[in-house]
Amino acid sequence: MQNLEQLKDLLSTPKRIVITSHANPDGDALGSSLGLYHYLKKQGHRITVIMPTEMPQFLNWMKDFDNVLVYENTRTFSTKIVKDAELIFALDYNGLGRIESMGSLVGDSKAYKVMIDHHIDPDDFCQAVLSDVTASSTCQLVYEFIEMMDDLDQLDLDILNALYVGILTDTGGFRYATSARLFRIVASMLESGIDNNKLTDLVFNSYTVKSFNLLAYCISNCLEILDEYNTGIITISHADHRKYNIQRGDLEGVVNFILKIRKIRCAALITERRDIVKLSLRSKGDFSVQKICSEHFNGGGHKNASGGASKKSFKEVIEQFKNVIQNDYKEELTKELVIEL
Ligand SMILES: [Mn+2]
Repeated sequence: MQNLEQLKDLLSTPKRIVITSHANPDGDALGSSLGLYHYLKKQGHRITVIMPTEMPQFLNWMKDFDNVLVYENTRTFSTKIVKDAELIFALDYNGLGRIESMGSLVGDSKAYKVMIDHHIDPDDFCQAVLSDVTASSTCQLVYEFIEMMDDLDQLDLDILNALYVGILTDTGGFRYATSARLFRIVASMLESGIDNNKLTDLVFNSYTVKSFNLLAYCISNCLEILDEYNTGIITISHADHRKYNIQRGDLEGVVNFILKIRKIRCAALITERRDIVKLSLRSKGDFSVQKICSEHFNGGGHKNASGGASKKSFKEVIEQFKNVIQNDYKEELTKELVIEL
């Protein structure tokens, strides 16, 4: 980690600290933030966690979930806290654009900034940086950060439960982005007493009746398979959003279901919002949706999971996506699936 000694020095006395994570926070964003929150609180610091936008309600059982501030709902109060902070942690994001309207506030702050993240190409806005694309999750990196601080003995169930949530969600329940290094950490988390079965149940069996019905609707009415290209696309219009009262977060994870079809190598969820069209892409194996998002849709993320957005019309974006798939990636996507173990 870059500037670890400097950071250790700063954290050796109590500080006013703000922890931030990306807009539309997911399990890793929230898990890493609350895990770090519990750890730093134990060291005597004053911590506030601030998320740019609404919280993932399926995780409302997490300890101190209700103590997280949502910036878009608490602008004046949160702004004061950020301005007053001596340290700001940036977790699970690699650029100020990812925290939307909080970006300039954090960017202009004089606080010492620390990034802990696993997305590629981090922007240069932090003094201390732990950036590692080979990590499964930011939660894994927060665990490793605590190790670098020589504080593994400080780990308790509050910290570990929170970190385990992000490991579970970012690996899809240990289905991708795993490594021997991760499993060693998970083994020691189990030895420390976390209840992995209970946590897995809480994280993955979390549908509401509404969201379950919505998933059924998406699959039966909004899915198009480009058979020759081994690609599946779910498109949700603004009218769908209104008709089914779809809120931010309701479509979380829907795109992953397309990958359950064996032949599918690339999956897309394209949603029409008020003045923007969002894309959420997933892939299997070596096929990189990160490249598609960064080259065509002003976004990025990871090789197998990326997001993007466009100001073009809904129709145009769907056409553009299909054109990219059919023109630029024809060779990669149409070749026969070879199963080799
Ligand atoms: Mn993450």
